Amino acid sequence: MAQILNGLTLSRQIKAEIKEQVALLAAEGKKKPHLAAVLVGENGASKAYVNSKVKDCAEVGFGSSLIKYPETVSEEELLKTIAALNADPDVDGFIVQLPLPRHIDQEKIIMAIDPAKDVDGFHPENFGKMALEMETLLPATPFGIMTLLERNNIETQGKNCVVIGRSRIVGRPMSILMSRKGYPGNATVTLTHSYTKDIEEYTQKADIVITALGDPLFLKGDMIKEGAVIIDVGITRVDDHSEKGYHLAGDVDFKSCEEKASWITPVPGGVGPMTRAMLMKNTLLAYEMKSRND
Ligand code: L34
Repeated sequence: MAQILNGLTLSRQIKAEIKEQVALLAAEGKKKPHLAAVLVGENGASKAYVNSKVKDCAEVGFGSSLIKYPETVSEEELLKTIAALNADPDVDGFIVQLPLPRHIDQEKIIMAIDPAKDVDGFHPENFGKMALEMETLLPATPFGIMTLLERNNIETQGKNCVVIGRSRIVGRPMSILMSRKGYPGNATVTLTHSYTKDIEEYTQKADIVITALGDPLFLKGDMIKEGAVIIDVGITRVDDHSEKGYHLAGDVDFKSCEEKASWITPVPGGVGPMTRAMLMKNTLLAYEMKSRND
């Protein structure tokens, strides 16, 4: 039976650590770190995630602002907002919640963000630094997974790590981080995706499987090896007849995998809360990097 990799508990601990650091800043008479979030449209999941990020800010003692636009906002308007956030000395970091409506060029938006305030770690400058093992802001979800592995002392060196999904916010950066030098890292990484043939050939040999594809219950117990570490990044809202009208489903068939795995993340309560904790951490890091340069 697997041990649970509890992201909710660890995220609370990390937020408490951040809160202490913010209290120290306040005691020194310094301004508090400030995170801004830009939310476009009415996507229920996006609204929920951004609202909880704003709540996290209050919890750790950060200032925050939430800038909301309707689905119909123009790219030009959004670029103007980003320019203003880049220029605002009170804003230490900001995010533009994804996905964006189709009439907006996501790449243009990300490119417009000042890399020093890019607390999502999505700008190519930060992505490049990550790949080159330079100090930078790491994308929050992969950073959260690295922290979960680290704080639970899970061995990664020399292990076979299979990442499923090559998105620019999770799968691709995750594959790079696990192959970097140091701990957690030094793994032999295989990045699999929709064109991979016979994916179970890879997952059955993996010591660590990280699923980020958004396909509920994709990974079954017979696809993994005894003792594997299973990290489930998938979080899909599946419609049902409950009061909420949906339930959350990961990419992992928890029941069949939990019997074989050594460690497994739950959904909810696994990677999701860690993503949010790491956003707080990145905001503090952006704040500190700025004060070092002032
Ligand atoms: N720009 N866009 C930008 N940055 C991000 O880092 C994100 N992401 C993803 C979507 N778009 C983004 C998030 O924040 C996904 N994501 C995210 C954040 C938090 C949670 C899940 C995904 C989370 O808190 N999950 C909880 C359950 C939440 C619920 O009940 O719906 C969990 O326990 O998994």
